[in-house]
Amino acid sequence: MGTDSATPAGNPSDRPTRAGTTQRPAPGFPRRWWRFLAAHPPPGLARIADRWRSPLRGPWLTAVFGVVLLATLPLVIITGLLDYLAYGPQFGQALPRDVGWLRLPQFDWPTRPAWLFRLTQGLHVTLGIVLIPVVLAKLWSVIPKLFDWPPARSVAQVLERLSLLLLVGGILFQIATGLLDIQYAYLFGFDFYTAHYFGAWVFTAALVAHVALKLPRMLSALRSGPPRAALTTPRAATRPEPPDPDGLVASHPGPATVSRRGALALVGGLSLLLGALTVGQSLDGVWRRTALLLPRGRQPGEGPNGFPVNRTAAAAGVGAADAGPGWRVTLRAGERVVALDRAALLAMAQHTARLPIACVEGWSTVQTWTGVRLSDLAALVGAGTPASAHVRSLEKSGLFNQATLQANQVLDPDSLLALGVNGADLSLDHGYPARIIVPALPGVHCTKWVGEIEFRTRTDG
Ligand SMILES: Nc1nc2c(c(=O)[nH]1)N[C@H]1C(S)=C(S)[C@@H](COP(=O)(O)O)O[C@H]1N2
Ligand SMILES: [Mo]
Repeated sequence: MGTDSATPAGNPSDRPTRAGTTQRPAPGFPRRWWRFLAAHPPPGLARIADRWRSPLRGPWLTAVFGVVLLATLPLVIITGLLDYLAYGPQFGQALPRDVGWLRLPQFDWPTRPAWLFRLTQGLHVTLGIVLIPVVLAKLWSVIPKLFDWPPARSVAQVLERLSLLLLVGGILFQIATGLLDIQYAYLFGFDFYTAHYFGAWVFTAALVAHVALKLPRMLSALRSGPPRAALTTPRAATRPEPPDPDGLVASHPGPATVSRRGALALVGGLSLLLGALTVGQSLDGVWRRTALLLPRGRQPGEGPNGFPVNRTAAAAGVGAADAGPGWRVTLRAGERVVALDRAALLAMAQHTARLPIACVEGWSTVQTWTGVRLSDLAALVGAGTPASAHVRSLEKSGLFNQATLQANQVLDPDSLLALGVNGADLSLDHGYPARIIVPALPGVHCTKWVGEIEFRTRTDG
């Protein structure tokens, strides 16, 4: 979007460069070192730095991207942490792993509103994807800072640059692991999910430091800058911002290849495009087909069972035989055991609820489920007020073949051992003979092909 390398670099050695001209050593950092460093830049560094000539770069443009990210990234961080709370290590699945002292204080994830997890997870993934162009544009706007020489003039500046390293490395790492998580890469040995969680803390800490350091400068750049002019000035009339102490403005700017409004429109347009290719994952019907970036959330055919399947029965190793007439769900509470077949379950009071499945990979769908209330099953086995329920699938291996439900998740009147969906029997891929459906529960805990439910009281441990 700029004019980088549009004009030959010339002979930078005979021009004043950013390196060493306006900078003063700060007290506390040995003056001699600084002078030595300033006098001996790595060969070619100035020439490289001088190649970033876009006249668009400057405090105002950087501040515009900064303020957009400042307004939106906290939402990505908060929804991410909330998702982690809803889908935490205490729920008995292989993922996420325990994170030691970075564990968050636990609280019961509510069952209301039923769309809560759908909202937090959808926002986290969709907004995270939509912001990628803004993040890249912000990095582009500060690229010349990479070539600052000497690299640091004071202890404070060493710390600042270190925090920048964590900030930039952190956000790129979060983007990479987040995108890989959505594609199920965490199944391939390396635990991207836990990495994403640790990365989130590193990035958040660096972000807080960065905002604390740069907020005043961002605000003054926004105030001094030309918002009106930026939006009305065509490319030919685009001029650099006045030279700034941070050296964002090119010392030898080239002509503009795009206006500021063009650059903003490009970044905004890319964000909108990514958003348009992503939101479909949270919508039903034909809209889901627009979720091109998220093959996981695609629509698999029509009919009452025509909504996304994360793991098919074939992939889970569950065959028609396991789910045939010999199938029983075993209910346990302490010493008491009750085994029910599908006919016995269908003979119990049936309850219907319209509830979402919201996958931690970002897609969601709302369907109408019918089945037996979990609270009725608990009562049947004499565990009227369980502290939790441990659900096991027929699926023998697999990261998600079991899950623990909290008390409120068992006792909500819409919490079901579902036998049907949209007026039909569950398909084998959707968990026939029976699956868990609970309001606001992460999809990953909605265990399919349920074989056993163990209701626990506090004293069971
Ligand atoms: N036994 C079992 N149940 C499971 C899974 C699994 O892999 N095994 N996947 C879970 C995940 S990650 C999601 S998002 C939902 C998806 O349900 P669906 O395939 O019916 O849409 O099922 C959950 N139940
Ligand atoms: Mo999922």
